[in-house]
Amino acid sequence: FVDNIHNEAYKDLYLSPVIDAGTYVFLGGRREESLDGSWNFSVDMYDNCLRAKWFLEEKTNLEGQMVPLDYGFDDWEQIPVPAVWNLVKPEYFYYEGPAVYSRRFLFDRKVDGHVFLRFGAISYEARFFLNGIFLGVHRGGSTPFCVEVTTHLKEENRLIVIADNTRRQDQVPSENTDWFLYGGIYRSVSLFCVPDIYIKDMKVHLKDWEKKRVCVSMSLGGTSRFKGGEAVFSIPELNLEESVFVGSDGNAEMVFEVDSLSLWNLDSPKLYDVELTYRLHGTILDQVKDRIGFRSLKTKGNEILLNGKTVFLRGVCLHEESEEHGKAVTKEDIRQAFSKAREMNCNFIRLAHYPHTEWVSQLADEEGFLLWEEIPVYWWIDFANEKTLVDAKNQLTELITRDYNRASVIIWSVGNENPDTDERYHFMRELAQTARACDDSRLISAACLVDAVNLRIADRLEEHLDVIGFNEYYGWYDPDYEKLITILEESKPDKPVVISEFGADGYISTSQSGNQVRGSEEEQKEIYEKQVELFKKTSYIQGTVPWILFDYRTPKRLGVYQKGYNIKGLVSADRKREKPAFSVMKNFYEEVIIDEQ
Ligand code: GCB
Repeated sequence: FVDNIHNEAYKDLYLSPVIDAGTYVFLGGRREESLDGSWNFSVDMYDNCLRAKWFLEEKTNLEGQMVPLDYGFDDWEQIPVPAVWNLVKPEYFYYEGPAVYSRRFLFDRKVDGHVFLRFGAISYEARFFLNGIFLGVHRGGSTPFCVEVTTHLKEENRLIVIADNTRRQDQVPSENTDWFLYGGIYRSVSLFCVPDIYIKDMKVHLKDWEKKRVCVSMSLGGTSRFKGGEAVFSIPELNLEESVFVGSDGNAEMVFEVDSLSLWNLDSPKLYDVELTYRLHGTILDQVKDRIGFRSLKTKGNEILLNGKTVFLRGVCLHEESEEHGKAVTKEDIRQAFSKAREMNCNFIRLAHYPHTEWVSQLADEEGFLLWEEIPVYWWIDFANEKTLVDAKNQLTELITRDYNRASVIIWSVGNENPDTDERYHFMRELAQTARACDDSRLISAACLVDAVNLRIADRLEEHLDVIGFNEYYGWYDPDYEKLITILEESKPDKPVVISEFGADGYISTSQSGNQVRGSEEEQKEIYEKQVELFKKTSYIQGTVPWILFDYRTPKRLGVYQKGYNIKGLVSADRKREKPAFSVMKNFYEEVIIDEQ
């Protein structure tokens, strides 16, 4: 057999349809059928599945006859979904590239409406085939998406997913990151059904905390056969029911005051079960549910106001990673991270540097943490490339669509430490505008770099941000504290500033010699002490977010002490050992709490 598919353009066959935020239709209250479990798996370095159309499960020989394939998906090894392949077998640890997942499932029900597949996230580019049909391609490694399968479903089905985590310059993030870009289907997969005309989107927020004015907007999908009807929003616990007619475009919005509403706060994170029903002539056609907290957010001068009161963000940065599960963290991993952050007296977590699983914001809603969520517009990005901008905007929109109703999320961040060029400015400005257009009820930020020449907090992007994030590593990458003193004294920001990163290596020495190495945990502690002293003197700083809670894997850090880990954690990678700097932050935050009382 001659492999005649040397054609470089084979991938062009699989460029559309694009699966993006526009096709995301998942909401709470839908009954999901899980497709998690064992899937057949093979790495596919040469992209054979696409070149030779393996997904057709048959092939044509040189005489034009159909012949069976010389392998079977079902004979491949099985690996778990969700999981990162890197931790399944030692030989996959550094594998980057395409890999094929396959599984069979039965679907023997009659459905009047639509059926969708939902993927929590796949790293990075993913292509889908159901029963030999190409369904589309999704880009972006950390956000959820839906794929409609209604017309392609049979009683017995084969689903094939090609997941490709190749790093590329024009992606978001691009080739160079200081974290491990794991591969695989590492969040859950499910099937869910919706009626013919269905609720596609529900956004709820508190418009005004004093008047307790709530705003609900919704839109319908499947509207080609739209016949009118009304949207009914209810909070059973408050005996509240508000309704409005749906417009001919399938959209509806209502604003109403709820005197009896208890606000969501850090010390009492009150959540309500809410329901949105779509009704026509008294018949319920669709219903979705959620659990929502109501709170308002604003800035005033240098301050951040939560329900009208100033809040200082006692933060810490967190990567989505655990030693055992990599990026496919479990609810238990998240609970453990929260309890460490709580122990350090934090009220705020920066979810670096990409969207984490939705379990984080759900748990933060329940536990009363504030969150900074961001997209991986990290360091150097192909800022001049229109395709890259489309990708970044889509990841941002998918994230906001997923988490709009989470009270804990207070900041959308559009990037981290990007070099100040005109292309970067235009790119990031567009992202800030996109975030605002999707959600004007939250604050927009970015982790900016300091103007190291003029020693000022100054970034052209600031005018498009509500909160200025400022990463600095004085004492570590630049040992000269004097510079930080000058920067903090000379800057006159008219917005709240959050020190969105600072820190130093904290190597846990096992030697008894007593020699302090550069980057020891003792040196880390001293750096933290000096940093904290300066923060205390600077009134416009409204939050501090040390880098980072736990040591974590990164192929970038190959030093003799780092050994494949970023060791700036306040706690070791196995989460068992607190370094001395942990107490510095804990004590500082305790003082902040006492001052606030
Ligand atoms: C930074 C980056 C973060 C790195 C950190 C470091 O400024 O934002 O992703 O991991 O520094 O350790 O250098």
